[in-house]
Amino acid sequence: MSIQGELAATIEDLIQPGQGILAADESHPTIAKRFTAVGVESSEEKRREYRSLILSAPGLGEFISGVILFEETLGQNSLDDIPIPQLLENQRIVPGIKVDKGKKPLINAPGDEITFGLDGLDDRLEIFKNRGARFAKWRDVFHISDTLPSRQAVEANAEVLARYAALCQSMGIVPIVEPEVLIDGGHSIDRCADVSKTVLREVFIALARHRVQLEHMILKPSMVTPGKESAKATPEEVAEATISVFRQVVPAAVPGINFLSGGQTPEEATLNLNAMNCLGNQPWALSFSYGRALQEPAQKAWAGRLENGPAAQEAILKRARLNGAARAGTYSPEMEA
Ligand code: 5MM
Repeated sequence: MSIQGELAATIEDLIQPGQGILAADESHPTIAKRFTAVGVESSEEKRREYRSLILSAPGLGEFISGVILFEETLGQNSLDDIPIPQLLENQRIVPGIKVDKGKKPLINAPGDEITFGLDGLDDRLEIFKNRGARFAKWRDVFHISDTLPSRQAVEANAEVLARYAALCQSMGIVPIVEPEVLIDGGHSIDRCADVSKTVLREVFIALARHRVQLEHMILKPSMVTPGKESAKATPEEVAEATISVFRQVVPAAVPGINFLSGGQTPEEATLNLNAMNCLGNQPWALSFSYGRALQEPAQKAWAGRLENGPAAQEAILKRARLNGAARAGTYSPEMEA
């Protein structure tokens, strides 16, 4: 298949009605934090047990079209000794891979960060593709304060995100472009809207500069919300603020917007996505690419015990099903019961 054919086929497989993406790409420090919260010490074997359990939940493929894996998981076998990428393909789920190498302070820009990982990325992508990954993910983060993010951070992060996306496409790998405006802080929803607009505008300028084909990428942004130390907005307010910003700065050629949950509770993330899909037709498919909001209940149910596997599988399946409904705007809180 040609490169263009590969990209188109992967986009088609990923963007399906009633489906979204599961982000299971926590780096070692992040997964250790999640495991500690449920009383489990993180080790390679425990990570394999947990991820193998949730990824083999029967019926997951009905609601999940793709899974973003961490490098370690891409090379592991499931508890039944099936290579994880194969396990996913067996459920018609597209395997993906997180390729950024994390973030560090941006020099001469106090408080801002920059994402690393471009060096040697072409060689790594080739290896990941040979192991079965058909899409990739790179995450930039932007802090909000009265003065952050700086112009420097907005431009530098947009540039690396665009270079990553162009490289992925040249190798037949669909890039997920993730500019996360962090929820930390006491800012208002209007301030988040302003920062999100500035960041997204710059990201699309950089994508155009690097000739990224918008038809063959997925945007994974944060929703427009107040900071977590401010009073919460209603799902309708979040939906209206988010869609209003996105209609101004996200080109219609982008096929799908798969939101991250960014510290929202599982129920909030579902309600907010549902409210957006209740606002009528938009140029893009509006779906999810949640990490915490899909996995938190499953991690609690598992609590490090293999015998809790079926309960963990049921928990992730429930959140996947409810977010699948939110993808169509047909979720209601009564469905939680
Ligand atoms: C699952 O967490 C991902 C990896 O984060 P680290 O590299 O910091 O460990 C993260 O990129 C995630 O894919 C997105 O933030 C979405 O996850 P949430 O939990 O925000 O929905």
